[in-house]
Amino acid sequence: MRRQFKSGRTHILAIEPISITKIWVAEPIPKRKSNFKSKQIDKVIIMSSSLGVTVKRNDDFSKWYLEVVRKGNFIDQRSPVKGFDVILPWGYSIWEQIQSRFDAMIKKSGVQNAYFPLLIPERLIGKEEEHLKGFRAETATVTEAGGEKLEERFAIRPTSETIMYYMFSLWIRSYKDLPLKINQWNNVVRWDTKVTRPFIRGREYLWQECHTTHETKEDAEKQVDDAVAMYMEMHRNLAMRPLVLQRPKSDTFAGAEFSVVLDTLMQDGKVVQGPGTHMLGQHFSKPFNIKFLDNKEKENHVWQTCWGMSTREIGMLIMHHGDDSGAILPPAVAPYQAVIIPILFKGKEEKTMEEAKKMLAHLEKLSIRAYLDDRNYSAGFKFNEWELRGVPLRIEIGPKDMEAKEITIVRRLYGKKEKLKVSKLNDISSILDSMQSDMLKKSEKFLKENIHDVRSLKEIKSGFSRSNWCGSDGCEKNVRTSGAEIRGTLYRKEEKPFSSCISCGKTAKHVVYIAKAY
Ligand code: PR8
Repeated sequence: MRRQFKSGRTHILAIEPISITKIWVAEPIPKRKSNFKSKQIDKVIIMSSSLGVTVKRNDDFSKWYLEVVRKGNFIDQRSPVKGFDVILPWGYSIWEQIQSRFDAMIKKSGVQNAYFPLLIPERLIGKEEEHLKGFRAETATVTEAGGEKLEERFAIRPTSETIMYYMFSLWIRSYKDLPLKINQWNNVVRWDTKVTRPFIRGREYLWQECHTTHETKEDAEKQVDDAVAMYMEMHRNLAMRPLVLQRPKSDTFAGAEFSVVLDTLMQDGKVVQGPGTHMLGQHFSKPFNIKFLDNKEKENHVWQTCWGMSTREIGMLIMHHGDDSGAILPPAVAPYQAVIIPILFKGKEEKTMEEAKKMLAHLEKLSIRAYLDDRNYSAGFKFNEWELRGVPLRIEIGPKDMEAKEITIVRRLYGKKEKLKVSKLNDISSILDSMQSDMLKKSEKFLKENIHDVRSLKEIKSGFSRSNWCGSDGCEKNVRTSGAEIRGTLYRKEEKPFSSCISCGKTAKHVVYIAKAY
């Protein structure tokens, strides 16, 4: 997995391409090579945390999560508007890691970034009927400006299909303009009435939304596969193994033909919907009049897809990997992969700091994102703080270590102290690589162990319950009475029913995955 650069530098986590046919179930994700260099980040402003998570995951998972995100300085929910949270520098720098990795991936696949307006005239939102129905209840609207009532009402974008497709219809003329693939990194507002949970369900959140237009249905379907594969690769970086599910009709994105999502299990047995990819067919291109002349001069409507991933991934990272002491971040997306903590004794401070600085320079040469914590706090405080924030590797250096020409390292995943000879400092790259793959393996194992075959509603368990469904709306509703819901069928992997419908007992048409969801 480690890759040697010309300069002799190593780079963490090179990954190989994955094929869509391999992504459907709990099999290890194949490795992928990429040219992505581990980039040094600007110093993340450190705010000292109020330490000590007082709640254990098993006692109250929700409270534990809230303590970790707050005390670890990921997010501050105390802003004056509910659901509009402040993402703090530590949380935001994780988003920047996710962004830079995914941005490089999509650009390689021919996507261009652009920016579209925040406000959308209400008449545009209503052009696609299903879309309007799906978003009406969650849309915030601007009705006044400059102290006066506006003649036209403007929606604050809950998603940008309508404004983007209005513009696409002005741009696209010929098959030569296709495919057009435009992505935005922006914020959206969805006025969710459910209790908001930081990162997981905010009323305002950050995301990327990519919108693509194609000549043929097949091209658009291939784009769906490609987007799903890129999200799977992103989840490899996040060391989270999801199930790739095609949602039932009732839960398809408003205005889409079908939706494919990555559902990931949290440690409490509930799932969170991560990235979503939607095949829009010609549902939007017809009302928005996005037409092109093909190479026989015949006029056609384009075929479209859209796909998005949000800051929700940060909350998922914490709920999927964390332990009772706080977050555990996978090295691929941790803002700092290693933190050096000098252990200062009277009279030896200068020498210890000198060594610590040399070590920082060495790690930076290895393209490791490292930070030397020289703040005026006790070493114990720093240990706890970085543990809470989830930094993958702690490096301690003190006078005794220096005498023995070694350092003490602690991998966040295992929490045990280990000694490493200073001459072996280059090994830190492979130590981080192995932590990344250990976290992914752990996640794969967790998923495998939490898929249970069930034949009746009474048997539904925590995690994914795999069962059989006749396909009727009534039975889908009935499953919801158990507190769990039908999340979908495996994408691109036909499974034969192994029993009758879980609800009515009649012949089943589909094998479905049922779970409680956030
Ligand atoms: C689309 N249109 O909108 P999607 N807080 C945080 N993350 C959220 C929230 C929330 N309240 N709601 C959804 N997400 C399409 C595709 C343009 C892009 C995250 O799709 O509605 C979820 O992980 O499926 C969701 O899968 C993703 O945004 C995309 O939203």
